[in-house]
Amino acid sequence: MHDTASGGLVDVTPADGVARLYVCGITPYDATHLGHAATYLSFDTLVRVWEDQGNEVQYVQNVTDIDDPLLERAARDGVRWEDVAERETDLFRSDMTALRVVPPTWYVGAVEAMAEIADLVVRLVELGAAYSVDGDVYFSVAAADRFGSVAGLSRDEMVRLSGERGGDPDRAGKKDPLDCLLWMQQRPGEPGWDSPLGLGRPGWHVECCAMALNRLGNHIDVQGGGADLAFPHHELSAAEAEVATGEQPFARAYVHAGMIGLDGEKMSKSLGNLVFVSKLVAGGTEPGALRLALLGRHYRSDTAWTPDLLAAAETRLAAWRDGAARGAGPSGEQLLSGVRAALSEDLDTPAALALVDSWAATDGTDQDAPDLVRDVVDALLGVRL
Ligand code: 5CA
Ligand code: ZN
Repeated sequence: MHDTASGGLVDVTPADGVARLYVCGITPYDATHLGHAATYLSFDTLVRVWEDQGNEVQYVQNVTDIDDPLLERAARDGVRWEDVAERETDLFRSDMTALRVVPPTWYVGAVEAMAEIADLVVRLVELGAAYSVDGDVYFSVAAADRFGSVAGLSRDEMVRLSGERGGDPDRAGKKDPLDCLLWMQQRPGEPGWDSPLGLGRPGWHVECCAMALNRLGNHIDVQGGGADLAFPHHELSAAEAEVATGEQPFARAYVHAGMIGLDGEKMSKSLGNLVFVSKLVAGGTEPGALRLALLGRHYRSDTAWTPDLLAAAETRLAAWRDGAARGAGPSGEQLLSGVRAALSEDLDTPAALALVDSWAATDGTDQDAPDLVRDVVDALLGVRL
């Protein structure tokens, strides 16, 4: 897999037959859009490849079910933030089921993990890696000697991105603008949880850090998410993990999916330029075609979404179905090994799809091939022919 930290390919085959994967989950304040779907499909392909190789996959995905955007959405709509979180989490799960995304082993909400998150903050305080600003607890990046090694950005770039992506580089009293919140004291009108640090709620990065360490151990194979999470989120959760455990690296590979955009902008809840999975599916779009539309690009490439992608995927799916409905075709074993080889090289789904295209378009005499190809497409690409 391509690793953002080293900038090159890293072998993520687990030594002990157990692959450990953490993929950052949604912040459930709005419905699943195609950007989310694309990112989770990328890691779904990784899960399928690992399992095909005979590994057990231990996979944690979180839900950021308490955060500022949820409180803002709930206030705007005059509803409880808990109800927003529950409704959108349910919708996300049903979208993922429709898309045949293999569910994670653990699916954990920040709210249900409050105690373990607070424990990790306490550990970082005891290690001298944290300090207080007006009662709020901050992680000191100076405590992490490898801070900066995940995203590899300049300091200016880090300060800029931290301001854009949930950080508070300008807050007075911090030792370093890049230091991040570990625990925020309860604000008036906001929820808070009891903890040794006082009534409050955790910072974002330490949530994912605690959930990963407590279920997968001190070393994981892949930390995943969209490219917008490389900094500050994955940089800081890795820094916190390495300081807390005294071990490194937290992840063998930091894997980032490209962004799906619409009309020249990243598709995002805050920009409001969204295409929803649930709406497409309710409107009759076949989830298998949606999968092929998203798997037709390499997962790392930023992609502009257009309805043409879906139309092309529908045509492709029909051609594959015609191919699999024949009594015989070109060698199925050869197709299988080709698809395996393509996917093991940084999930090259465009190459894998092209192999199936050519299998379906070519005559052959292998009578076992149609069944085998149906299985290959089902197991590795998640599409039923
Ligand atoms: N809850 C945090 C992670 S702990 C979060 O980033 N939530 S999110 O709902 O904003 O995004 C969920 C996942 O979808 C993240 O991995 C994010 O990188 C990815 N994502 C968001 N927008 C896009 C997009 N336009 N294209 C591709 N992936 C996206
Ligand atoms: Zn996360």
